[in-house]
Amino acid sequence: MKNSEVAKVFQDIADLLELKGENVFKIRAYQKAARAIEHYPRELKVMIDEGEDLRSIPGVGEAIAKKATELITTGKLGYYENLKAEFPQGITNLLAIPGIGPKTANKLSSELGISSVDELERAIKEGKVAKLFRLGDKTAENMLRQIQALRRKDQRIPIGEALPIVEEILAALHSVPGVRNLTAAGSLRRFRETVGDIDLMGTADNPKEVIDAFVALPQIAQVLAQGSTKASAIVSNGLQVDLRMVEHDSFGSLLQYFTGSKQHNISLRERGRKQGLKLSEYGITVVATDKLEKFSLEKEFYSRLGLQYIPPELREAQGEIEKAEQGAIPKLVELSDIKGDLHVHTEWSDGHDSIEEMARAAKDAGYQYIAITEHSAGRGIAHGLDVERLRKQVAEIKALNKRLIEIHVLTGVEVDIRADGNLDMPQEVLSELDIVIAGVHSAMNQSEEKMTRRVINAIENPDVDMIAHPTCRLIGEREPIAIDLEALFQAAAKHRKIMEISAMPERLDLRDTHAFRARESGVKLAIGTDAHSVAHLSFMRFGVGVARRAWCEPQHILNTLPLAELLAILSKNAA
Ligand code: DGT
Ligand code: CA
Ligand code: CA
Repeated sequence: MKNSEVAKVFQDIADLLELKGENVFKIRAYQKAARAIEHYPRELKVMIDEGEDLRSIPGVGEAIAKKATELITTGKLGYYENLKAEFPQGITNLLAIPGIGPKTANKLSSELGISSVDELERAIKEGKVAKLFRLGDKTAENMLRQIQALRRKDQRIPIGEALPIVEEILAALHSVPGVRNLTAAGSLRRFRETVGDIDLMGTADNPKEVIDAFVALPQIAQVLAQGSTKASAIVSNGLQVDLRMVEHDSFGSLLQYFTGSKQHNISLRERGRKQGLKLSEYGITVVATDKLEKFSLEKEFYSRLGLQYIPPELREAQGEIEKAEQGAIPKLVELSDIKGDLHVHTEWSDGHDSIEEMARAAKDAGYQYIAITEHSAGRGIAHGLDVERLRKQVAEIKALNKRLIEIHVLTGVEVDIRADGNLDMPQEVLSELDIVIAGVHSAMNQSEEKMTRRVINAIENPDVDMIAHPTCRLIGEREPIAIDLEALFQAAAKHRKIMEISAMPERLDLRDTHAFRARESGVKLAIGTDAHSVAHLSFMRFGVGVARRAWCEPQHILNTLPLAELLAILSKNAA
């Protein structure tokens, strides 16, 4: 049982005691313990296993230590179960809504039989709640807003949707006079595939002007709170954005703190403790002298702890601190290392722009090459190319390459892997192409065994160079297919086939953790955008973010190679 789960039980107990009208000191004691346990840098379970006394945790006395031990060792707490039995089921769900206290919760429960947030929402909309409390519509409406805010908290937004909005906001605020630093922290800076909320940080000569400018931006739909150095607001798609203006001389430590992850910070604090240092968002306090050291740069903060700088994408408590200690943080791949895009569609299939338009845009992006990879004409795929049209396209690309300078267009295809593992194009045409990408586009509900066999069949096919979007997931929309990725990676390593990191923001497939495993298994990766228009070529950065979170260096990513080396590898694969 994790600390957060233990903390939740103690918070529930505090809520139930409050409902019961118990003594406030007792209630406070449980609240305090819940907070202390939630933020405690060590897992209580480990402490118990190692025979340590839980009373060493500030805010945890004998009674709570005993309850925590019972809860962690047996998975249940008798006291909590008995307390819960005294109240209607689900009442703590109502107390979790800001603004709903014990009295209100009790009344909602006993008179309207409400036991969940969903039921409350329905009752508000039906006008029952306003009637019950003889409230004006406004109070009930406010309750509804709090419910929506609570829901937003569990609702994560894909980075592809969040990043462009944040960049617009940052660009607008950069033009406020006196702004010195301004950046996103939190999960967005770490490039997680989805974000819960946005944490912006900055320093400025006049912070209040930046706050005023922020809340007045056209992107802001609703201001939740506004002070002289802080503001919280909702942007039009429901995303919450918090802006904090801080002191210049502690910007580094604050940025570090609010970048997280929480788990990374906990591990860092633990390490600091052993060095006699106390870490906080304001800096590092030397415990012996009680002196606070401030940091305007993150790099110096890490350096003070004896650590190499850790890029935000690696701050997930996955061994990065140990690596930084050894000076072994790799030089991660960057967008500027990318020399071309290997997965692009045009108006020949379901794309919007011509081959030449895509090629010119790729050249403008600084690339050396681009591969045109239309769908094959298989079942269920709109506007796929048959053999005849594909050959026509190849001829056109060859003619185009004679005209175009500084960019080379590779011929290719994204061929469907049929349900039986065969490819949806005859061998003789595949062998004429520079690159063959194979992918699953239909019959996605096969058993794991069948699906794994199907894709390995494609990997073993000598004409195939790369597997597209290996899990077929669509973030928030379609679950990944059942497939044994470890087996896939083994086969790919053996046959020297490439696994794609699809940079398309709704795919990001392979995802970070899978790309990490593929790299560890010795599989070469390539980042492709699956662009269906010129604008989509800019998705590349999302794929680079995934690759960085997978600890990839340029050598792990095929499309960091210059054209000649890339072609040499692709023809070797075909041989
Ligand atoms: P999100 O918003 O759910 O996508 O994830 P984050 O990582 O952006 O988390 P958020 O917005 O709750 O907090 C931003 C950062 O602030 C987080 O990554 C680390 C820091 N932080 C927040 N709460 C705590 C905490 O209780 N303890 C520690 N050590 N750090 C925290
Ligand atoms: Ca956040
Ligand atoms: Ca936040």
